Amino acid sequence: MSIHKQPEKAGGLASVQSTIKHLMQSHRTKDNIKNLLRVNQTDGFDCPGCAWGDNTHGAFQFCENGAKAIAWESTDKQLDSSFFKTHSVSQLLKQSDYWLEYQGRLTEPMRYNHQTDHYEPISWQGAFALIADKLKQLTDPNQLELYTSGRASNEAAFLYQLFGRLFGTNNFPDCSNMCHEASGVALTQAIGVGKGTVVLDDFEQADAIFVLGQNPGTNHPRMMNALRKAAKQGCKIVSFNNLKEVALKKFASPQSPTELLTPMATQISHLYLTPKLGGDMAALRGMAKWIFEQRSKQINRNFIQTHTHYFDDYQKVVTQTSWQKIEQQSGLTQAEIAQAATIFIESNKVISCWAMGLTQHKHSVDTINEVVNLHLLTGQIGKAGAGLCPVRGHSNVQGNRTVGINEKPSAEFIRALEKITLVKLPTAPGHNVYQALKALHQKNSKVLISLGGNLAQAAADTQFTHQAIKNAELNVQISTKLNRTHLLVSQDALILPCLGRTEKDNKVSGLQKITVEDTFSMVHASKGMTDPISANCLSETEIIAQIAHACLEQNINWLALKDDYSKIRDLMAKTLAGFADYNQKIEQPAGFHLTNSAAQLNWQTKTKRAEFGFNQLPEHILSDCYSEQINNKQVQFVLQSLRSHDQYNTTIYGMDDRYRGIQGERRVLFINQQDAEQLGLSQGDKVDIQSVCDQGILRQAHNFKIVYYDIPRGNLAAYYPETNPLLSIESIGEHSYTPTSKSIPVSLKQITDSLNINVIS
Ligand SMILES: Nc1nc2c(c(=O)[nH]1)N[C@H]1C(S)=C(S)[C@@H](COP(=O)(O)OP(=O)(O)OC[C@H]3O[C@@H](n4cnc5c(=O)[nH]c(N)nc54)[C@H](O)[C@@H]3O)O[C@H]1N2
Ligand SMILES: Nc1nc2c(c(=O)[nH]1)N[C@H]1C(S)=C(S)[C@@H](COP(=O)(O)OP(=O)(O)OC[C@H]3O[C@@H](n4cnc5c(=O)[nH]c(N)nc54)[C@H](O)[C@@H]3O)O[C@H]1N2
Ligand SMILES: [Mo]
Repeated sequence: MSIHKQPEKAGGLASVQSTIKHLMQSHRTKDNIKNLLRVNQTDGFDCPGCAWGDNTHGAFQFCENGAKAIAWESTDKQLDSSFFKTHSVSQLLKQSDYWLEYQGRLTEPMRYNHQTDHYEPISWQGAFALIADKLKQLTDPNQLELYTSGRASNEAAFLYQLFGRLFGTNNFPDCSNMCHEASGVALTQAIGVGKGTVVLDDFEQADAIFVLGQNPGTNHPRMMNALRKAAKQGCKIVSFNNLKEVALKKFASPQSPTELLTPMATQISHLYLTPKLGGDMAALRGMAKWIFEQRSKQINRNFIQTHTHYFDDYQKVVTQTSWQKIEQQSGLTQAEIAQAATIFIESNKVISCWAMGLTQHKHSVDTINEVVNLHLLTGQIGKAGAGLCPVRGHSNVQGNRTVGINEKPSAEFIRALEKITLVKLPTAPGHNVYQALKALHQKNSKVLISLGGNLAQAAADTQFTHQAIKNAELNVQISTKLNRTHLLVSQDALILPCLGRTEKDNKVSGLQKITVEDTFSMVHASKGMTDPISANCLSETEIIAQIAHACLEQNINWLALKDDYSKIRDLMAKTLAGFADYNQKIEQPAGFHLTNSAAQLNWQTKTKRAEFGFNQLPEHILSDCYSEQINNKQVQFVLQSLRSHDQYNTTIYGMDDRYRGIQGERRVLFINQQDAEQLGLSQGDKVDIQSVCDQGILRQAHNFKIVYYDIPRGNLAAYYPETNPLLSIESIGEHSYTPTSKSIPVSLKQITDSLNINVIS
């Protein structure tokens, strides 16, 4: 019997009601209604919600979670020095992530005083001088770690990497390392470019759209409009998801009066398959095997011959993979896989989309390679209505990479930067998130600067990560809201409050715009509309320019750049491929498209052809750091950590997950009823989750409530960041270094009253 009720459909009136609630809670309802009307409009600002693109050319698009992101940023609650005077850091550490961010917008630069354990006010110039002083003391520039979260603008990110490289390091760990890194690695290897090959218009032409390991109803709600429209036109949507996500079953557009006001909704998925966690590579391999066995005549031999390499090796490995292994690892039957393969081979134009369900596993690079393989086998790339679509997360994470946030810069990019700086820049690879945390933990790195984000709660292995951040001799956080990363301090730390995307950025040269790139490689301008929360907040771009000005011998006029962002764009035009005439191009209403070589059948790979991958299925889907436990059969369940409907990564907006029928709580564990019963667990019982021990460390997350769910046996799901303590720092994807957040080996321990102690957040 179920104690929670899932809705029949996603979207609809409930979505409008939820939006109104969040707008009211911002205490700036009027401003935010105005904000909503300007989001993604010409002369408006880019939605900080997600990286999905827009082609509505001026029409208003309603998006519940975009509205939540805006309302959360644009609140009238302020957090200034009086707050920090009242609360010591040790006291703040006891509060939940939700409480910390809920206190409001940061409005004053603050410095940590380790003697009093309080943050105290500091002037902006004092803060910049402090950073300069500390950086001068470093004995090696690689003792500096420069983290970026993907909300920063192209201008801020470009200056940030320029500053770092002039200082002498390529240490640019960024949120991508925990997110779509595997997509970049796999696509670069296979098709010569690490980005998706489709644009939004392609969705209107596709005959089939595969949505793999992605929950767009919550995380990319504007994508639902594209899927709904496609479904209505007869496009076959095939979902591969470990869970039955309601939006992928039925979606009611809040923009359609009938679907808004009646129980009507559009059926989204034509076929919905629920593979086991990490089972997608096997399922995709199975589709190829079925095509080779049953429909070999429909394989696109012409495309293969003209455009690809390694076909024979691929065919061999597909043939050698047994159906038994495919069924066992995917958890799907041959008949189910055949249904998906039939749709793939019978459609003239196919798009495949994917997100974290594919990228956060040990063998994610190989899995994404397997998606590409199917597209190469059938020539489903480089034509209208077909191609590959890794759906990015943060609204400008793709732009950040394009403008140089990359720990492994290309020689060509470094040469271009050297032309404008006239300085020799470092070429040796720097640190990604995994390497940065290890270096901080070992005290080899000494300073952490973060351009946004919340590394403490975003990264795996909470205990290890917290210690690593705490080890920094100086922890500098450029942020809008208070979070746990600000509180992991020992010696010195700074909180530098910045403007958000929604706010006006006024400089001596006038109101500034910034630029961003969406998941379809469309680059466009964004201009804030509301008055800044405080005159004492600076833009991210200015903060970075001022840090660089204070720290570096001058051969770049940083202060001129901070006063007029078009001058930064001029530098970008000189150094980045496809950015010529940047200032002019962003004046076009919808911006401009950065061309994608693979979409033009131009393969920038080693062989100058699109390359089939020919990897074996993994022996086991779990990271090799658990091999001993796997051999000893200690793995009871595989857990995925995912997002609720009321959160934005580590930012918790509320305690509900409406589409999964959860209200007022986050410490829930989704489990198959038969698995629960076999363990003697009933709905509502409490358990501790233990990950299998690696490196002699027992990792636990306490006090989760059992919720029966439609989930494959042996698999579990619970929210992140609460589950991050369970994931070993060593459990990372092959070639991607991404934490395997969707495959954590765990066992459960029922809590009886006497054991119900030690609840940590
Ligand atoms: N409102 C909101 N919007 C967001 C975010 C947010 O937190 N809140 N975060 C942003 C960011 S940075 C990102 S990266 C994206 C994330 O967007 P998503 O990738 O959609 O996010 P997750 O919640 O991690 O969901 C993963 C989905 O994959 C499924 N899944 C997990 N493992 C597997 C598997 O092995 N196989 C298959 N087939 N399915 C699997 C899960 O059931 C779930 O539906 O969203 C962005 N947009
Ligand atoms: N277990 C598990 N872990 C995961 C994931 C998972 O699925 N499971 N997902 C991973 C993914 S996909 C990602 S992308 C990472 C996310 O990692 P991050 O990007 O580091 O985390 P966020 O939660 O997005 O960062 C929130 C903070 O950013 C700041 N902020 C918000 N807006 C702005 C702004 O405009 N400017 C500045 N300067 N600061 C701002 C606020 O202070 C806020 O507290 O987490 C990863 N971690
Ligand atoms: Mo992400």
